[in-house]
Amino acid sequence: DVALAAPRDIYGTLQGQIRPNSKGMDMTYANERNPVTAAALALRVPTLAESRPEEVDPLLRTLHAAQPRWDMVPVERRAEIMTNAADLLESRREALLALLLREAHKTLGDAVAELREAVDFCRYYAIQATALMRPETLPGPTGETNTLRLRGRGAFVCISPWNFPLAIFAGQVVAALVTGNSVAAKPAEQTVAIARAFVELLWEAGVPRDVVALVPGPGETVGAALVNHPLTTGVVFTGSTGVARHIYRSLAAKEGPIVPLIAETGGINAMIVDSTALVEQVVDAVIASAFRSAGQRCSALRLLCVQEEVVEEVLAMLGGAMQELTIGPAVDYATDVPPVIDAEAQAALLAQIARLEQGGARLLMRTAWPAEMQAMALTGSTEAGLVLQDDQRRDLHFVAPCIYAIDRIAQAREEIFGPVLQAVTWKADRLDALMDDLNALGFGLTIGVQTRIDGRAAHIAARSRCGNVYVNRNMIGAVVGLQPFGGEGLSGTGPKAGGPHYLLSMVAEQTVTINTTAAGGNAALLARAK
Ligand code: UN1
Repeated sequence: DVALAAPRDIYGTLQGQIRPNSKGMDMTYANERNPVTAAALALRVPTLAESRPEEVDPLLRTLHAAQPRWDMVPVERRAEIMTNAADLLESRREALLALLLREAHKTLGDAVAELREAVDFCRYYAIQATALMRPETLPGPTGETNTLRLRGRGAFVCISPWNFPLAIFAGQVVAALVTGNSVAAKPAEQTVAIARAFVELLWEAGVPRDVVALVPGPGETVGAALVNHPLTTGVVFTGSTGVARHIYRSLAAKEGPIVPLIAETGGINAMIVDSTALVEQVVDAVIASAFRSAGQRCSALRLLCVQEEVVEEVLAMLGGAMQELTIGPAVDYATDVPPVIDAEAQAALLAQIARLEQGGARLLMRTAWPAEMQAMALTGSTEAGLVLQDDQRRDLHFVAPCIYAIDRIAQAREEIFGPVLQAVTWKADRLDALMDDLNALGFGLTIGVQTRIDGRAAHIAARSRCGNVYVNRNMIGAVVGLQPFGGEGLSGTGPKAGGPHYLLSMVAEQTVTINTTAAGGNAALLARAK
């Protein structure tokens, strides 16, 4: 049972005031009667100690020593343990969701989707591993048997981001574990509590304590020590393209086995809207893809490409929809657009917005701050960025959803990891040139297509290098098992998470060939022994 929080306003000082939101709901009531937001209001996120770099060596020795035993556990049993973990995730739903709201600033809707995704990863990889790791007898010449079996590769290092602190963290760790590897899991520094909750849950589900460890700490020290350790045999990373490159260099230079990197990185993701598109659907997809989660997804829409005949209509409706968005703390039931993760993220976004403006980009629209946020804003807040203190005296850093017009696609050179959308128009006879320009950016993660012309989506998909193509819908929230997720080029190395080939990158293949003829087999040995 979740105790209901004492009545108070989530902004801290506006106690007792009833605040109807833009949807006309009484949010004071919604916050305190909703079991998840009530639990989040009552929750204080614990501050957890970081690992020290000197702890990494003994830890990797332990993981290295424990891995062969774990690898010999039948895959069916490892899969059962991951299924137990999925059940535990579901049974602790409210507490985990509350933690996602408070620690990661997830809205309730995003938190629910993320928990679902974590559960799906556990169940999906359990099923995949059981099918994949069954030993296979290969047809061969008479006199020999050939058996191919897959086994774990050793000790894996999993480095995960703050934007999916439960789903991506769990996906990486469960994939490596279920295939017979031991794991050192380094969560993002901003979201250690949720990562710890999952590792404890894995122990409870049946993963031996010496097979998975949580190793929180800065990437530059703790992350580097993990990656550089000679006993590290695999690295899984989700985060920025720059850090992925850095890890690659470190792996190439380090002692010990040659270690491939499984990396999922950024994107400058476009949506192509042609003049036949259904405008209401476009607007719905743009709002969800560019501004939900405050744009802090690598899948998010960054570059809206609208055919010039419909640009006015699309922008007019989009402007209206943007004013309907409710910006606010994640623990507020009504919030559509939560704060960005921290002060550093806000500063980086505001600097990128300034660079856009200096580069000639024109502001088309920006969501206005709600009056009560403006009233409580700390000094230094502007129309673009605002800071306020929440009910626990923690600073919340907001960036207002905005759209900038640019003239050429090549102007969009960096990923802007927030609610900042760039828009460009294109002429009917320039679709292929547009595709060339998009491909030239070098990323290849997600792309959206909005059209009612038969064959156009297939044409765009064929010309695009993106790993995920979404037609006439939004471009975020890939479903495990249905929409394997990941990209090419600057967007990652593959294979795709939540897809049928992902686990293959985590296993070693071993072929055992046995001579079964009398001359080379046991019969000859036995005959000599007599
Ligand atoms: C990320 O944001 O780092 O489809 C990747 C989606 C998510 C994106 C995860 N799977 O929106």
